[in-house]
Amino acid sequence: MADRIVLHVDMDSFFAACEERERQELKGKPVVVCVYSGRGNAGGAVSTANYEARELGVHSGMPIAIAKRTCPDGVFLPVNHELYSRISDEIMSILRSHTTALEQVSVDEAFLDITTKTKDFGEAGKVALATKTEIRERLGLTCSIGIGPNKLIAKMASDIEKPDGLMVVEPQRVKDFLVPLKPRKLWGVGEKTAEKLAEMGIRSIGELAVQDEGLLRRVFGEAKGRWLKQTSRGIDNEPVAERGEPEQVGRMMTLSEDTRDRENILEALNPLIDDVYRRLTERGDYFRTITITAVTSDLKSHTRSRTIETPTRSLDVMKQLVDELTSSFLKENKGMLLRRAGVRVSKLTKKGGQKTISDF
Ligand code: TTP
Ligand code: MG
Repeated sequence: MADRIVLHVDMDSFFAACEERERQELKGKPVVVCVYSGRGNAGGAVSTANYEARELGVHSGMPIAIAKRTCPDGVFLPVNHELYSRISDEIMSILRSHTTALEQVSVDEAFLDITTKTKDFGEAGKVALATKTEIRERLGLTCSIGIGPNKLIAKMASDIEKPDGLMVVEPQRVKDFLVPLKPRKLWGVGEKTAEKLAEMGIRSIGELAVQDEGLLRRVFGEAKGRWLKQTSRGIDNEPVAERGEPEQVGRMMTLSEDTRDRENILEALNPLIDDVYRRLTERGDYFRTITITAVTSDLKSHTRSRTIETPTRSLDVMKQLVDELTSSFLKENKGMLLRRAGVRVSKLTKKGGQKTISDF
């Protein structure tokens, strides 16, 4: 019987997998998702690469120019955060249905504490398999799951059998799991700490775990020294903390060309408003403040907001207000061209008032 059972779910090559899912013709090809620094075609860095491109040597953070040399036949795509965040919402809602405590860590990873559901690691493995199957069948994506008695072990376990992995580390196996791994593999140990440990002749987590804590404190400072001693022995008491829901919901996009044409801008904003509306409805939220963001061609960011008396989530009201804010921004900023535009709502509540534009 375990005290706690924690799952860590991490999507495989997430941004690239989302792109592959949208375009079947990418299947089997090396796909590289990039953050382009400007509108040139080789400035910037690789955000992520699918496993085909990784095998050829492409990895996150690599300059795009080098990635293109390393993988000339790769399909290079710009990041599409709207898509990833929409899919991320769907993933999180599937995960939420499998647990009572969910902590979303980033767009593609989350911890689940399923202790109230089962105290048996075999059963936990079945929950993980069911979760993987549901994500694959409903979203067409694979993920890797690690299971352990705490967040530390779950997080480290999810990484071992990537992609499409599942690794269960029962409490009595924690020591065997950690001992042979390199110190750099310990969650929270960065490059600098790893270098210092190497200088001290510590080559594995097992060797770190038997170090004198006083020595570690002298070298790394009180808090870090204690932390190194504890974590290397697999001890981690951090709870899976349900994060509060975000206090605003919004979307941004880059316009296909710099413009100050109101019709063009509103046409580009419409799908973003639809998306914000969909997310509000899913959350059961109403808003009081709506804000447009305009990034002009000099890369300066401007915002315009309106706050209304009674909370609403009417699509008509949203579109009407965005139109008004956009028009007044354009009027006040003659000669400025918009490069990016976005819309977000805030001051969210669970209770609504006005429903339609005519009530408004
Ligand atoms: P990761 O989970 O670190 O990476 P991944 O999902 O692409 O691949 P895997 O988990 O299978 O190893 O990050 C999630 C997403 O975050 C990733 O798809 C793209 C983005 N990201 C960056 O933009 N820059 C980075 O340096 C990293 C590491 C990730
Ligand atoms: Mg991932």
